[in-house]
Amino acid sequence: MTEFDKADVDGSGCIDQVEWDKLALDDKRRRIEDDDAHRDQTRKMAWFALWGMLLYPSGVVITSFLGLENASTIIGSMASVYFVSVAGVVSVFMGVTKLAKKPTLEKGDPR
Ligand SMILES: [Ca+2]
Repeated sequence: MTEFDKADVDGSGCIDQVEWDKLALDDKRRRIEDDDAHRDQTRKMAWFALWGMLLYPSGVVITSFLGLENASTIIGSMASVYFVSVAGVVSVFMGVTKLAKKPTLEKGDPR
């Protein structure tokens, strides 16, 4: 069964207005679901980055406690780069979230 056959529900050989409307509605529903999944995934990533930033110092403590002094030194020396990177990820997330909430005034925007 081709995509055309799926869209041509009544089997008339052409896609009439009702079938086009159904396709458009299905397309809109999929876009909404994709946008929702994208927002959820981005939010999870930001929380993961924040938790990593909060728990990072415990890595130094744990490796030091386990006697892995070399690992403790390496983790400590990576901290500055790590914190800047995570702060960048989180701030971009916040900025994009803020921009996404602004209403669009462009003509022809399907949303
Ligand atoms: Ca038809």
